[in-house]
Amino acid sequence: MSKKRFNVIVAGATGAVGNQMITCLVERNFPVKSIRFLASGRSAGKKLGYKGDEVVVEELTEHSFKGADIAIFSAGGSTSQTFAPFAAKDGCVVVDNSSGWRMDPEVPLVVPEVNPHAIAQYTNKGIIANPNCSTIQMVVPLYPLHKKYGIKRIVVSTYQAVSGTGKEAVDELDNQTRAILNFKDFEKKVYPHTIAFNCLPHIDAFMENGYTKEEMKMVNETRKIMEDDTIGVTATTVRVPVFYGHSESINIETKSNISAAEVKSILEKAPGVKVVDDPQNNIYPMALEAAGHDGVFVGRIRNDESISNGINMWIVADNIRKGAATNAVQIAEILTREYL
Ligand code: 25A
Ligand code: L14
Repeated sequence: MSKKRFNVIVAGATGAVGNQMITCLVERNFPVKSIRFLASGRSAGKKLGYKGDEVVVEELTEHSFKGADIAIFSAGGSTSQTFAPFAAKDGCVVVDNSSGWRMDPEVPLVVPEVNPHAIAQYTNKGIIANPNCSTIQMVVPLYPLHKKYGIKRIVVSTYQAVSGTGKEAVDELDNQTRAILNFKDFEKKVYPHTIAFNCLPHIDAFMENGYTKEEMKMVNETRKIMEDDTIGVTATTVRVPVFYGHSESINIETKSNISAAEVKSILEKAPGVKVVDDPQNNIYPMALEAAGHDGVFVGRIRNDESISNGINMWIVADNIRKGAATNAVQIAEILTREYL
């Protein structure tokens, strides 16, 4: 085993995902030599815990990266677009969680269970992109099925937790729920409508084609990660009043003959996947049970009886862990083990 250790930065450390990244680095025993936490100026001076120590948060600037080996970013798309190139220039490889670099053809977009080989392309720009949370949990179980049966088309509807939007959205659902149950007035700050006791068919901005950006991320990122532009993907992304854990209803149509029984046995052996599928005993994946875990949970696996080669399933994962922080730290682990 290599004893090499690395100078690590977490950028956006005070956010929902950044906090989880710190936890993941500790939980997974990442080979850290030194650690620094960066955020916007309004958080500079705050302290965050790390292995029993307190680490002072510094303001992220273009000079933050001298001497660092790896920076894991979750500070939003525009912050990453501005600052990741400064890190790369100083020889610090960026693993970026935002949407800022994902579709750049020179930047690898990686899910370790699917395309770990793509990490090698980090040398192009010094940046590796971490996919969107809804895309990650979809491709982990679909990739082994694509290899075996060839996926023609995916129809997905998501049921996404508020934590995907960040800390303020978690507070908003909490505050609105309390207010409504107590007949009090409340504010709408994060979402354009009440999220408590509601479902909003709207995640990220609307585009000219009538889809949201979140929906188009699922289309484009899936093809890039699976390295196959022929896969048809159509998505409807919905915000639901859940704190942690995204759920997805997924229908696939394959080129070759597929059956629910075979899918179950393939997924039982698939890396990163846990089959939770015993409906007779009310056992199926649920957000409340997936939250706090790193697995992608799959259940309700059944044949689509309306077409000859179709399967329906229900996929749940913790959007902050496997959907963001865990996946980014897994990428960083492969980078340190095989490339740095
Ligand atoms: O642009 P995107 O890619 O769509 O991403 C938008 C947001 O989604 C989250 C993340 O929010 C991001 O800002 N996100 C990103 N990738 C994600 C993923 N894969 C993802 N969510 C899920 N899955 P977040 O709240 O989780 O974290 C934001 C972090 O980024 C830091 N940050 C923001 N701007 C920065 C910056 N760091 C450096 N330079 C900048 N210019 C941010 O630090 C946080 O760590 P902060 O100091 O801005 O926030 C610390 C605390 O301040 C509170 N707060 C937030 N907004 C305000 C605020 N306080 C006052 N006024 C505000 N306007 C927060 O509660 C936060 O805890
Ligand atoms: O592209 O609001 O990584 O739930 C992930 C979650 C953007 C927003 C991304 C949300 C995002 C999002």
